[in-house]
Amino acid sequence: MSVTNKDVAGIFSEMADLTELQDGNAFRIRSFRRVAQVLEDLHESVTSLYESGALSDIPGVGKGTVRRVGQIIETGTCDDHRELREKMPAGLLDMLQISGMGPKTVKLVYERLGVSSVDELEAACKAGHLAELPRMGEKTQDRILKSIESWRKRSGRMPLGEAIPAGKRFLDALGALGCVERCDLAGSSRRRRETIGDLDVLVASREVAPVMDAFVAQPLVAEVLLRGDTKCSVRLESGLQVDLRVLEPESYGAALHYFTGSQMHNIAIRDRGKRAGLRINEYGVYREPTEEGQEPVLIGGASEEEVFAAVKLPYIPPELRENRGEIEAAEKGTLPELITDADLRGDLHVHTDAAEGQDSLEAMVDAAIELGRTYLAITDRISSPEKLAEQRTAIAMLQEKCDEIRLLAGVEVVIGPDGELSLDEATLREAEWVIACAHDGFDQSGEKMLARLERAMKSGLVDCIGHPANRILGGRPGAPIDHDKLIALAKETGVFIELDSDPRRLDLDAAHCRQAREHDVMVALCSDARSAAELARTEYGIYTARRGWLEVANVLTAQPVEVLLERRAARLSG
Ligand code: DGT
Ligand code: CA
Ligand code: CA
Repeated sequence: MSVTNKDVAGIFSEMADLTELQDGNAFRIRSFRRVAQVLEDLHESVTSLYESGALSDIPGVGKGTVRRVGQIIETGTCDDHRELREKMPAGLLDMLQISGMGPKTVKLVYERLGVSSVDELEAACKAGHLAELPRMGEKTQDRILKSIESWRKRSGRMPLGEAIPAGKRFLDALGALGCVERCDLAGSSRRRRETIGDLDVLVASREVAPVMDAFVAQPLVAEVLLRGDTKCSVRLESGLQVDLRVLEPESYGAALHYFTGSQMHNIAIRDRGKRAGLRINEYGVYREPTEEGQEPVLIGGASEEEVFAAVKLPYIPPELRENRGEIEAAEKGTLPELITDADLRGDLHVHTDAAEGQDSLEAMVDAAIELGRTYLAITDRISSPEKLAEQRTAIAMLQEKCDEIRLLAGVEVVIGPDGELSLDEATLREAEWVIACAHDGFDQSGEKMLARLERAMKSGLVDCIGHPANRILGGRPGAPIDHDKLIALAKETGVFIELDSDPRRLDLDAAHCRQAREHDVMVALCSDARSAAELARTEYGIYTARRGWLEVANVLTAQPVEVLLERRAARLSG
């Protein structure tokens, strides 16, 4: 079983909380908390330390801790943790996260009111029961209700598409300060994970106070959580937490690498350094002394390139830093040349006000030209052949007047419950590009959904399957289709698969993009725009494609238009 340091630390801190709720021994509570902190700060993987027997050498780690860690690595929990959990409802731990709810108060409402979850706590506040308890009152009750609201906002991860715009506003504001030499996003937002736990912002500056002043004064900030010597944390109106770190320019690269993560990538890089006699941390790269009594010597860390160069590797783009083969690829010189925004040539999934879109055909075309696209397929979901013919004429007339962009009269066809298509064969043959999507059945079995997609793919009339899993981030998980089979079908039928850039979809996801690349199946990276402004959300598709190791050769919309026209011509004649 693979557990991260954070997982193990989390269990120790839960044991501390539970012991406290159960009036346990104060020494034990403190000891669990201390171990959690030690594990959080560890610079090596707790699993490898345990396996090599070196865990007990860490200060603060005793025999009991080693035993518990061993159990956690093996089973995901340990005896003490299990016992503590059995004595109390798990909802009490959630209640502890509500500001104003310390262990004493949680116990009080549990014992006096039988409240054992956040939902019940909310109901008790609304009914006025909390105010009737000793040492409580209306004011406290109101404050707790507010805290519940903000807890709801911040529990759960935020889609990248909501976190990035907030991050950019911080970068713009801080970057404009005279004393700031550099600033960047770090953490999961820089690795472009599809959801974000909290935002990490790094600044290189010799002055801390003015940077923090500007940071906490940002209009999005609702609450300052912490202001320390170099670190400051705030909570935004949206519930998102933002961590700022102000760093010396000399160690900025080492810090940027460290705080970009992922933790598993960092651990692998640090282990590699160790084997070469180097110590790598957030302050820099150091050569370990060869003789007793000498100090480590700083040999780099102003830039991330120096960190990678120290361990004899080329620069690894942040999107790849998940310890999923990127270090091996860097070593062999086989890192992908990741696709960029500038590589996109066309967009093949776009809606206008002729159907579900907001903007006119002309407005969509102008915006696509503005973005540098050289071809654009209009793919409204229109179910009347006559209306589609009208739109085709309008597109042809517009094409007459403009030669900067090749327009394709396409259509989005709906895949029905048994895989049948919502338009007849003659109509689909007249279209220049057909994208087929299922819009229901996300609660269906994976087999059922895949069977529907398969029938559409084998119809010979469809060029591309749109958003295949049909998921909504933070909404619904999408159909559990076997993507190996989907990709094999794409290979067999010559049908492309979409990467829908809608930041609430990002479907294909990054792992499936990488799978498509391994099987040499091209991905159609499209905006699925419903307005002119949304054409630019291919930004998020590009992030996802990069996390999926995609290069220009793997992306259909980074190819000249002939590639898809020829594929379609061959399909219709074959
Ligand atoms: P998130 O916020 O859950 O979306 O994910 P991250 O990756 O942004 O995680 P976060 O904000 O806790 O920390 C940012 C980075 O800092 C993380 O990717 C790696 C580094 N880091 C944080 N804590 C530790 C740690 O205890 N050990 C190591 N090795 N690295 C850490
Ligand atoms: Ca983070
Ligand atoms: Ca953070």
